Amino acid sequence: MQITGAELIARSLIACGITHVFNVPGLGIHPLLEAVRQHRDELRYFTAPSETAVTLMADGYGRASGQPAFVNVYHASGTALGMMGVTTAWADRSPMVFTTTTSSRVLARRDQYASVPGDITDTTRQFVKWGWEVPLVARIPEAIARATMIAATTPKGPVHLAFPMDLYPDTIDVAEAEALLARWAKSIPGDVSGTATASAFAAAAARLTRSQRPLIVAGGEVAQSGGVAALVALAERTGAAVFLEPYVAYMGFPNDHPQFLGKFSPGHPLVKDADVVLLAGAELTEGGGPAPYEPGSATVIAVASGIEDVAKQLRPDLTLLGRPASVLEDLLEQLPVSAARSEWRQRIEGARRTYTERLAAQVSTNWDTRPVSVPRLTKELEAVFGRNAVIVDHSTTGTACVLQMYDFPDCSRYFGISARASAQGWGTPAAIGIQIARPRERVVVLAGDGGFMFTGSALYAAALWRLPIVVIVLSNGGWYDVAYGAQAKRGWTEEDLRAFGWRLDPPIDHAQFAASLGIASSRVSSVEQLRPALESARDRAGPVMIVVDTDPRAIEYYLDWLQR
Ligand SMILES: Cc1ncc(C[n+]2csc(CCOP(=O)(O)OP(=O)(O)O)c2C)c(N)n1
Ligand SMILES: [Mg+2]
Repeated sequence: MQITGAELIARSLIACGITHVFNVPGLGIHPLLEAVRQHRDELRYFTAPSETAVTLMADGYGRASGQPAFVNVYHASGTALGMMGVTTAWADRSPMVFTTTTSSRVLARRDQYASVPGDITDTTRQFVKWGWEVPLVARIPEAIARATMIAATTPKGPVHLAFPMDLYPDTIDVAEAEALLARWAKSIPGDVSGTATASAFAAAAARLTRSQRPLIVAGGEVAQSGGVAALVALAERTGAAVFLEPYVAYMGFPNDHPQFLGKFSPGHPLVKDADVVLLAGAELTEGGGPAPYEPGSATVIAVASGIEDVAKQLRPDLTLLGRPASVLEDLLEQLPVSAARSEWRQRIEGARRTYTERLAAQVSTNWDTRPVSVPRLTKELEAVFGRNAVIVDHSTTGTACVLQMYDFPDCSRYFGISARASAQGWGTPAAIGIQIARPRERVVVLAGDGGFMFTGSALYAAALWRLPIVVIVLSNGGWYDVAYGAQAKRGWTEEDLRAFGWRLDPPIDHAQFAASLGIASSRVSSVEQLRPALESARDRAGPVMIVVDTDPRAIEYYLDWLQR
């Protein structure tokens, strides 16, 4: 059976605890109002002589009840008239889910009846906490859930959604709609506090204490806010399995800890079996990896600095907002000193053994290859620089190795770039900035041969300011990350890749380039040359570049890591 987009909007509103609808009808809006009429026991409908009036009424309703009402207005002109209510709600922090019925998707960007030349949500941008023109019926429950939560969270205020009018009669399978509602519209947000309250702490602590199979996803915000020690203590006190968020900019948990099990992945057996999942400042970036995480019956507790970050990928059962380090410290105080979870502990120990053995096997089977394997490079780098260097990782297909095979007991010594940022060229200039910020430490950056070229001229700044940075270029001769998709999924040959310029041919002599800037440089083409080159870089005072001919098969561990 199918239901309409309009019906799904009505069901989403009800599921999110919205009870009042304010509207002025017009072109294309009737299907929405029919859905509201069908649910008249749960949704009370009000109109008024203009959009200015209905929006100001919704503002008053929001002030007095503390709850957002759902306002829907007519295209460009109704939005213009409604702006008075939106700007007022913004100024006085009144919660409101303001929505516009806008041009249908099939006629978008053409002049038409009640025309809107672009995204109508652009018009309110300065006055709303969040805005989104919803592109698909399947995104409706999520849009309304997020809009409601953001509007209702202190500091409260208006949000702006737009629904293209052909979304209302469009349809979706009822089973899919129900699953989306269950995923997004879990609870009535009511009055979400902008900072974690005592009762929210108590609820989270009670749930963690009762848990038999707790799991933590450590995010970069933990490290950024100085909360790693608190998270380690919390993990040890609860006996939780710990994973890092899928793409790491800041390391939220030491990767050599006995409870650490690698990258968060929905398919990991411990993730599947966990009964409580604590998302500690973590972002579950989607795309490029496995299917999105479905928590099933597990309770999800989110610790986040802002409501906009919560519920991007899923709707938590409990949310503790605030500076993650402080929230974790306070949560820790409410947890009993030890919890006996021997069965879970044994499973974590087993999973940790599997994890470390797999990494060790990758290192040993690739120990003597020519060109140098990225696992070997990582281990040699660790042997020479160990805990004394700050590692900046933009090794792209080498990331899986650097992140897992180099031990970081001190998380502040790792910097990476998240998939959310995904910006080739970040590594070298960012590492120069990190070196400027931490002048007494040695910064070592790993950059791909392709990525280095995006911003390679930045290297001159290291020469100019005589910074002690070590730049390691992983010279595998191409853009392997982008090439694998074309090869694996579309059957592109080496010839195709060359024809498209995705192999660096003619080859680039990065070492000569560095030398041309006055930077000491060398090239390593075999494992024998690697250790001496790293040691001599370590012993130099100024900037150094080492170009290492690396084995392109790093892509294999990378893909395995992405998909796992
Ligand atoms: C600014 C920007 N443009 C394009 C991309 C897409 N992209 C991702 S990886 C990559 C190639 C990276 O090549 P290299 O640094 O040699 O790493 P390798 O894949 O060989 O490990 C490109 C072009 C991107 N991430 N950022
Ligand atoms: Mg490359």
